[in-house]
Amino acid sequence: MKIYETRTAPNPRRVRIFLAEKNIDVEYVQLDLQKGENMSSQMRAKNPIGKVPVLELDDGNCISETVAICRYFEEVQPAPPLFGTSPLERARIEMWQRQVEFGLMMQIGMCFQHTTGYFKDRMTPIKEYGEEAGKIATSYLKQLERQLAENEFIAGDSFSIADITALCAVDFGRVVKIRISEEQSNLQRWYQQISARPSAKA
Ligand SMILES: N[C@@H](CCC(=O)N[C@@H](CS)C(=O)NCC(=O)O)C(=O)O
Repeated sequence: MKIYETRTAPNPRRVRIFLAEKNIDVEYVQLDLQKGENMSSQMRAKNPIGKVPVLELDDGNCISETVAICRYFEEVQPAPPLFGTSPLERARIEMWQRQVEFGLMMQIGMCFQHTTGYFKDRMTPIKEYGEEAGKIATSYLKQLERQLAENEFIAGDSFSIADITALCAVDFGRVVKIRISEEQSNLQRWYQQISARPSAKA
């Protein structure tokens, strides 16, 4: 079993943290995204959209999409649960995970791609779109600040995949100068707590 990924990219980091939380070791194969190694014919055979991370099982089956990969490992090794256990908790975690992914992770990603031109060999960067995405991400942080005023973790009482997605998004936000502000004390408290987990070094 191996995972094709890129050390510096935020989505592969979500999988690494998830696996560190579960204490699962896998072989990682590094790809250089800027050189386009993720888009080679070999990689497109594993994931037609040419993105990382990609999990390749020993029987040759390939799974892409960060959350799909995490779900696979959650099924294989349920402890500790990172997608919830009761129907309500599962639904809450799914809800927050999706909102953080669309409201923060994706917006920061779009801000990065469209304002830096990092992937201009394979897409057309639109600066205004990138700037707007950055504003959406900054605005979404306000929602998280409110949520964390009432809850220890993003989806409630337990650490979950929603926290992993948010941590990776916030850390990647630095490259486009999107940060938690000094006044966002709940987010600051959460960020320090989650960053101090050993898995955050993954
Ligand atoms: N929805 C996918 C997104 C994957 C993705 O966008 N990966 C980025 C790295 S964080 C990538 O492979 N970028 C290379 C490219 O766009 O060429 C997931 O959740 O895994």
